[in-house]
Amino acid sequence: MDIDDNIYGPRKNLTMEGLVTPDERFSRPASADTTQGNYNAMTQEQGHLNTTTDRDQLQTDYDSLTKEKEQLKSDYNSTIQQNEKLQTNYDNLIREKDLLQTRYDNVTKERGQFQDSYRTLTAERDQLQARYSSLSKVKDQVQNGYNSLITERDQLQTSFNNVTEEKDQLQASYNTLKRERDQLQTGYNVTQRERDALQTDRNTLTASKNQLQTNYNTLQREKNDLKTRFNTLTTNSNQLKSNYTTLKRDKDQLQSNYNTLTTSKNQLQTSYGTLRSEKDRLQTSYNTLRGEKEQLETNYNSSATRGNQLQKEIDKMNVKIRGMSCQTGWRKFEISCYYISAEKRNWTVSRQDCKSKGADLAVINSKEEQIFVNGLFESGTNAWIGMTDSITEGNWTWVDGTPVTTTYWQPGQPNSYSGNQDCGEMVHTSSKVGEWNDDGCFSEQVWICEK
Ligand SMILES: [Ca+2]
Ligand SMILES: [Ca+2]
Ligand SMILES: [Ca+2]
Repeated sequence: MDIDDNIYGPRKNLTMEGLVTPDERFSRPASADTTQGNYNAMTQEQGHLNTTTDRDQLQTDYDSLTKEKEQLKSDYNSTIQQNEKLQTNYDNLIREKDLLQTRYDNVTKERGQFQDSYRTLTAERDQLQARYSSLSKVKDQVQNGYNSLITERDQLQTSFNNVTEEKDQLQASYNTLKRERDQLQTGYNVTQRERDALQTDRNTLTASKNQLQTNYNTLQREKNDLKTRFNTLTTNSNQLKSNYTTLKRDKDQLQSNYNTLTTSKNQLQTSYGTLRSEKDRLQTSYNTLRGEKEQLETNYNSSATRGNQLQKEIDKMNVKIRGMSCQTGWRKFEISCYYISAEKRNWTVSRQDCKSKGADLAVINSKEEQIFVNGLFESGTNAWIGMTDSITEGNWTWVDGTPVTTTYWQPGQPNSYSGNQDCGEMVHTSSKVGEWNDDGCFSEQVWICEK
């Protein structure tokens, strides 16, 4: 600690310099000198002023001065008293000064000690500061460690709870196991006795086992041998199995073929029997027919002669018929008359109508007749004519029983559309000779009769 030097100010003011001794103060009071001077001046002036006025004035001044002197004397006495008091105070101050000096010396000494202590304390403070910094770091590390420990403690608490729970379960299991162990112990004792008995049996069995081991080794070798042979046989078996599958398939096919052939054979056998009967019957018929043929040849020869005669008559008749005219509403072509209906009917009803008129649906016997019939009706019209394949599909015949040979089918016809077209119709064409189509017999349209 620093010490302020100003505290020594009062001591400097208390030195002896500037102070007056008590003798000087008593020998030369300032106000007494001034009074004496005034008195001398007034005495000198008294010689010059001899008037009464001046003397009264002087007496007055003198009285006044006397009072002032008394006053001064009084002041002087009080000053003396003050001086004595001051002397006393001064002495006291001197003593206090010595005391303060002593104390100052002590304080100075203490200050040195304090400064030493201060330096020591500063060094210690720096050391403490350094230790404080390092301790702060340590504290932070410890705090972090503490936080980690708190977390770990919480985890451990959770684990502890789990472990406690598992411990309780294990305790329960342990109790159960303990009871089971006691039961097993009892069983063990029984088993122990049985084991001893079995030990004896085991010794016996060991001897047997050794014998069996020998047999086993022998069998093992044989087994390996058999294994090799088995593998070979397995390969052969697989091959045979494959062959067997193929053969089985072939056999099934052959069996199927055989069954078919057997059925065919039986049918043929039956047919053969029938044919044989027919052959016999035909042979009889043949013989009969042979006789009839010979008879017919005889008849034919006579009939041929008769036929030639009839043909000549027919030709004469045709010439006669061509010259004849048809009834009203019918058209004539060569030896036939043709009727075309105004209304429309199906093929069967149309034919019945023709028959009711002593005619039948038209039969086309030549290209000329085809051209003639085509001219009987107008373009875009179809007309039933007398042909059908209703008896045998695709086998077209005329209503007079003769087969249809020369034809005038449209391209792509007859197609028996939807499998249900069995009646023939004429389709008019203006540029050609007319075409044919097969149509459903139920269809209603005009028809052409011929007689
Ligand atoms: Ca005809
Ligand atoms: Ca048909
Ligand atoms: Ca058709």
